Amino acid sequence: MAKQMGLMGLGCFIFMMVALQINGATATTYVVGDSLGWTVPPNTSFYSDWSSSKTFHIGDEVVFNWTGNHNFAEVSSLAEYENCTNPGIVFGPGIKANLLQNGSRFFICTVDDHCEAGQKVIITVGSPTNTSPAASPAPSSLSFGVVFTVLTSMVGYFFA
Ligand SMILES: [Cu+2]
Repeated sequence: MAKQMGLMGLGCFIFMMVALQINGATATTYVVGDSLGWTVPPNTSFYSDWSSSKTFHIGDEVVFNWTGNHNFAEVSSLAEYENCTNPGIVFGPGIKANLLQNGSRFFICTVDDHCEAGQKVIITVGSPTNTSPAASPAPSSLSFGVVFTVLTSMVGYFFA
């Protein structure tokens, strides 16, 4: 009996944790690059590795901390991000980006060739924003169609 209660309690706890996550009640502050901060990284994939190691939720915020000659700029598309387009508006250290909706946001440093050297990061909440003119949503719906067809044919196989 006690064991059952314990399991029920654990179940309730897990359910509550999941519910909290979905509601975004557990807002998290992330320091971009962790201890390295916002700088020219040791390799060009450093910040994409960093952001892909996190799961961002609505309500979270990302902080850009640095010393020395850097800045923070937000560009509006993946193309501008890839081209390191300077949007003309830059900010100083300690700036926070609040993640208020699903989608991708693109941040770069516009000093010298820092962006080209990898000082740029994409922060995505939920599904990535498809802002690349080269890509289209077709492949994902196509693969979904393939999976659906395979499942359907499997069901057909088992019931034949
Ligand atoms: Cu920089």
